[in-house]
Amino acid sequence: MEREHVVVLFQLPKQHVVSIAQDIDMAAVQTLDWTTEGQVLSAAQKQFYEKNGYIVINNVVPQYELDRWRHRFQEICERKGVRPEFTVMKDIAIAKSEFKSGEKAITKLQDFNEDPVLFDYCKYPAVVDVVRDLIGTPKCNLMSMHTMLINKPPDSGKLTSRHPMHQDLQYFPFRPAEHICCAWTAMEWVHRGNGCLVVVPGTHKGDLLPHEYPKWENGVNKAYFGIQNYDASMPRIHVEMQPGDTVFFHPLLIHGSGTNRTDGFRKAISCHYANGDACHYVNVEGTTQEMASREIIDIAKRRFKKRGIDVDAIELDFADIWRVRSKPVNGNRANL
Ligand SMILES: O=C(O)CCC(=O)C(=O)O
Repeated sequence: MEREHVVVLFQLPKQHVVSIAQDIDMAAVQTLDWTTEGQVLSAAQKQFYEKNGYIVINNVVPQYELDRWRHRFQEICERKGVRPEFTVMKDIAIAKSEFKSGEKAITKLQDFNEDPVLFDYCKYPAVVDVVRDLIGTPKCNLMSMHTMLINKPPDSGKLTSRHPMHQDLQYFPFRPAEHICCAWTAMEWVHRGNGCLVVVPGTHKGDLLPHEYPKWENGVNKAYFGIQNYDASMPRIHVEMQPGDTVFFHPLLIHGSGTNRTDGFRKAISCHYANGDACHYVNVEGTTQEMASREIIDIAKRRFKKRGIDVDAIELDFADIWRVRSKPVNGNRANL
């Protein structure tokens, strides 16, 4: 029996996948203009992003919205309104501790595009306006590709709350990279003590580097890959932020986060956006992205199984998984 394709199952058209080596027709892709003012960003702010690969904007999201999303996350931790497509992740040290459930057990919630409360973050106008200034045009079809609410737990002493230095593009089978941007909003005061983000400015101008699981003594969380032979002497910045402040960053920017040495959780909500008019899926077989793609396919298979989908009866390829996970933010599903 011929296997059904996963996108057909989700009533999505099969997408066009190009080879990673074969250049996307850049003439058809609108080039980004760093010289003029955007809708909300000044030319100087856009140029800061272009040079450094990130920019922090203060007070993007008000406290009452953060409270709404925190409340929804806490409900999910109490197993209320858990949607089948959610990916709920636990810290490796906590999973082995007495905290088997509840907010203390969950380190990350992913794939909340279909959750009406949490998806409000991805649509939040003050966030979307900045993203459009960085990767698109005022009218472009923006896609929410990857969503996360990160609940970095107090470290158990095993240093597993760290996130190794990495580039997010390793996970993504779509390009061009400059039309992808992450928005990461602090849900509380984030500082060195509770493991704020750490970025290496300017590294978005380099290549996608090979990644691997770091050889940490007490293990490492699922799919937390770090850059192989990472050069820790590169000058880095600890991005300390107040609640509602948002850092926007390029998918090639090298970043990670430190240990949470406090007794509280360090929460942040984030969305990776892609300009759906400019980006296309690419085939990552035979590239350094293969390992990350295998892990993500694996996680997706387990999700589909939980939803009663017979994964042996369907074709599951990496780009299709992203097509199923992604959602238009404001307009149509163009290329993605
Ligand atoms: O929020 C953090 O600690 C880091 C998140 C991150 O870099 C990621 O999930 O790719």
